[in-house]
Amino acid sequence: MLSAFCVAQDAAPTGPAAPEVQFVPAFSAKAKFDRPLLVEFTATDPEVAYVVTQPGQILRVPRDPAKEEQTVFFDIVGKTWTDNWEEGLLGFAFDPDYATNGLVYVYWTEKIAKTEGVMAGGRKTRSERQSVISRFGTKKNDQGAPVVDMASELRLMQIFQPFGNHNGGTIVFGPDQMLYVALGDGGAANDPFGNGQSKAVLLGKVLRVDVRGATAEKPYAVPADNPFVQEVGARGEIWCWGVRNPWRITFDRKTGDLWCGDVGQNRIEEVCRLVKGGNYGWNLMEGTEVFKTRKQDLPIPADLVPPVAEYPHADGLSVTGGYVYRGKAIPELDGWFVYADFSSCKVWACRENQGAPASVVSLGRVAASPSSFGEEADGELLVTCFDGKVYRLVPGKKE
Ligand SMILES: [Ca+2]
Ligand SMILES: [Ca+2]
Repeated sequence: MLSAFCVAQDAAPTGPAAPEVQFVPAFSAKAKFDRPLLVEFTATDPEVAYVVTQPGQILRVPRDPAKEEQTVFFDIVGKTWTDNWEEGLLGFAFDPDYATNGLVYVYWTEKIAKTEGVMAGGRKTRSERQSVISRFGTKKNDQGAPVVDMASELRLMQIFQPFGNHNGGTIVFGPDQMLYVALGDGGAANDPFGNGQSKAVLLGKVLRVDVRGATAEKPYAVPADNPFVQEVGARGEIWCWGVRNPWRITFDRKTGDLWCGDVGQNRIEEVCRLVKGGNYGWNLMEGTEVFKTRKQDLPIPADLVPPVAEYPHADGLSVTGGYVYRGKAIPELDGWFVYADFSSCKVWACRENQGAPASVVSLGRVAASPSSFGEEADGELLVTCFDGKVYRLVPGKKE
C-alpha cells in the first residue's frame, strides 16, 4: 500500500475480451469504515460480514442493505501501533473449526521497548516495533452477539520488525488446515539486510505453521512436510521465500492454489502463484527484471519462480492481490485471479496459460484506493476501498 489516491488514466485491455463488470456498494448506504482492510465471513454467521479496519476494529456488518446496525467484534484501537502508513490491524482469520471451538486469529503491529533483532547474515539492528499474531476465543455479549474474549489471548508469534513498512499481514488457513502467514522483507527500501534471500530469517517469506492444539509453551508446530525443515540453518516455518511485501495471499477455493500480490519497489508490481519452497526473487529481481539497486553481489539463481503477471509503474504503484473468482454472477471470470492497484485504482484479472504468457484483462477501476478483496460464501468478490466503503463486483456495464 502507498499513501496515494487514484490517478485517472484508462487501461488498455490485453488478451481476451474483458467481461463487462461494475463495482456497486455492498451492505447499507451507511456502511462506511475507517480504512477498511479486509472482509471475512463465517458459515456460522452467514448474514454478517466481518469488516477489519486498520486502526484496530473488527465490525459485524449486516449483508442485507436494508439493515444498518453494526456490532463491535474486536477492538484494539490505541493498542495497535500505526505510526507508519502500513501498520495497524492487518490480518484476521476464523479457525477452520470456528463453529465448534469459537477461535479466531488476528495479526497486528505494536510498539515495544527498543529491542535488538537479528536480520539476514546475523546482522543486528534495533527498533521498537513488532508484528503480533494471536489467537482468541469468543463469547456472546449481553445482546447475544458474538465478541472476542480479550482475556483469552494466546500469543502465537511475535516477529521483530526493523522498519514500519512491508509487514505483509495476511493470515489464512489453507485447505490443509495449516495457517499461512505473509511477511514482508522488514521494510525500508532495497531490503537493506537481504532478508528476502536468507532462509535463516522469517522476514520476506510466507510461513506455514500448525496452530492446532496451540499452548503457551508451544504456540505452534512446524509441519514435517514444510520444504526446509531438514535444511541446516533454514527456518522450518518457511513455505516460500524471496517476497518483498505480499499484500494479500488467498487460496483458490476450487484448486487450493495459493495466490499473491507482491508489491514492487521502483518499476514492477507482481502477481504470483506461491508454490512449496519457491523462491520469488526479491531482492535480486523485481518482477522479471534484475533489481539493480541491490547492494549485495549475489548470483541470480536459475530456479527463481517468475510472476504469473506483472505491470509497470505506468499502470500503478502498489498491487492489492485479490481472489481467483469462483462466483456464479460473472461466468466469463471463472478461474481468473482478480487484483487491483492501490494507487491507480485499476482492476485486472489474469489467468495462467500452461507455459504461455498469462492472459490479462482489464476490469475497469474502483472509486477509491482498493486496500483488499473479500470472498463471499457464494464466491462473489468484494473490494474494500479507502473511501471507507466496500464494493461488490457484479456483471454489467458501468454507466
Ligand atoms: Ca516492517
Ligand atoms: Ca518476485
